[in-house]
Parts: sequence; structure tokens; C-alpha cells
Amino acid sequence: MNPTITAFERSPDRGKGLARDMRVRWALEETGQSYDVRLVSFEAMKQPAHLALHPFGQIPTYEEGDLVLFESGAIVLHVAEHRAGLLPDDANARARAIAWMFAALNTVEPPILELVTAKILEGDKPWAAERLPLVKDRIRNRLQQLSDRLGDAGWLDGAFSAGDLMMVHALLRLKPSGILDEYPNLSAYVARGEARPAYRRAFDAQWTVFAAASSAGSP
Ligand code: GTB
Repeated sequence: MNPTITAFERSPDRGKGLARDMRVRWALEETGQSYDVRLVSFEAMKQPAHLALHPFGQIPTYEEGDLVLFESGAIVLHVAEHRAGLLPDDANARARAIAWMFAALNTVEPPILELVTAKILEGDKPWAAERLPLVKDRIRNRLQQLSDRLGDAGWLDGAFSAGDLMMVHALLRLKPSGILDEYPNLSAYVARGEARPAYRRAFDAQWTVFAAASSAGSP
């Protein structure tokens, strides 16, 4: 039986593949696992039926038989541990790939999300203009370190892994800011991720949802 994931009925990213169901879709595509999607509205996410799956009333969730998971990192790790294609067989290499997943979520993504907060939620505050350069500097600091480590390698640690999947998706959020372009090897790294057939299939699937919602004229 296919696992079922949840995704936005109408994503606020307008089909750019930035919502976190994209990570789960991409992981499932990389491992050749077909899946079903249940679309949820913002209102439905806060109702008891969805809160029973996700304590914070968010997407994505993952249901497979008796198992219910939330948190995109935990879901991708579960998929990677149960299907071939996202984690190396060698135990040490596997542990390092998982470390890169945590690095993406806990070390690289937080300053990137701070930029989203600074621009969207705090953009109209009197101190916003003063804070923005500080936030951007924190991102540049992390990106420089990541860029130094990646060097001219294709992926972070040998073959493409779940660590790269999470890192590429976290970095994608930076694209509109132009900051990623300051690090040509990281831009190329992200482009390599986006060029993977599994990424394309996942992207097209979430785009189709957005396009259908738009043509149906839902709010
Ligand atoms: N830590 C959780 C995880 O990784 O799964 C975070 C999940 C999360 O933030 N979910 C968001 C959500 O459900 C959607 S993905 N939000 C609804 C709510 O909290 O009420 C985050 C997201 C939202 C919008 C854009 N965008 O517009 O570009 C990108 C990413």
C-alpha cells in the first residue's frame, strides 16, 4: 500500500516547490516509492483530525499502515532507512549522511528562515532595515563554511544522499534573495539537485496541485 503524505491544498509559495512536502516527495521519488497525497487547507490543518497526525497543525505528514509521522526530516530519514537510494550501505558513511541532514535542518536552515521572518513578518518594523544586514551576514557566514567544505565536489560526502536532499532544499529558499549566487559552487550544487529526475518529478507533482487550484479559482 502506498504511503499517504499531506501537502498544501494551495501552497503560499505559488508552486515553487519550497513547502516541505517537496522534500518528502523528492525522497519518495529518489527511492522509487509511489505515494498518495491528501491536500489540506490552512483551516483543516488546525482541526482535530489533522492535529491527531501533526501536533503543530502543519504539513507534511506521512501515514503508512500503523505509522504516522510528522517533521520533514524524520519522514525523509524514515524513507531513506527503509528504501535504497538515499543512504550509503557503509555504516560510517551512512552516519555522516545523516549528520548532513541534521546540519541542513539545524545549522544551515535556521539563519535562512530568519531572513524570511525579517523580510516578511518584520519588514514593516522601524528596526527592520538595521536588522536585515545582520541576518544576511549570518547566512553568508554559514554559506561560506558550506562552500569551503563542498569545494569542487559534486555532493557533500561522496554519492548523492538524503543529506544533499535536505541541504539543497534548505538552500533553495535563498534563491530569490540573490545571496546564493555569491557562492558559485553552492549555486551549481543546488542546480545539480534540481536537475535530478526525481526532483523534477516531485516538483512537477506539486506544481500540478498549485496550477489546478489556481485554475479552479480557489482563494
Ligand atoms: N519543522 C517542520 C518540518 O520540517 O516538517 C516545519 C513544517 C512547516 O513549517 N510546515 C509549513 C506549514 O504547515 C509548510 S512548509 N505551515 C502552515 C502553518 O504553520 O499553519 C514551510 C513553508 C511555508 C511557505 C513557504 N513559501 O511560501 O515559500 C515555504 C515553506
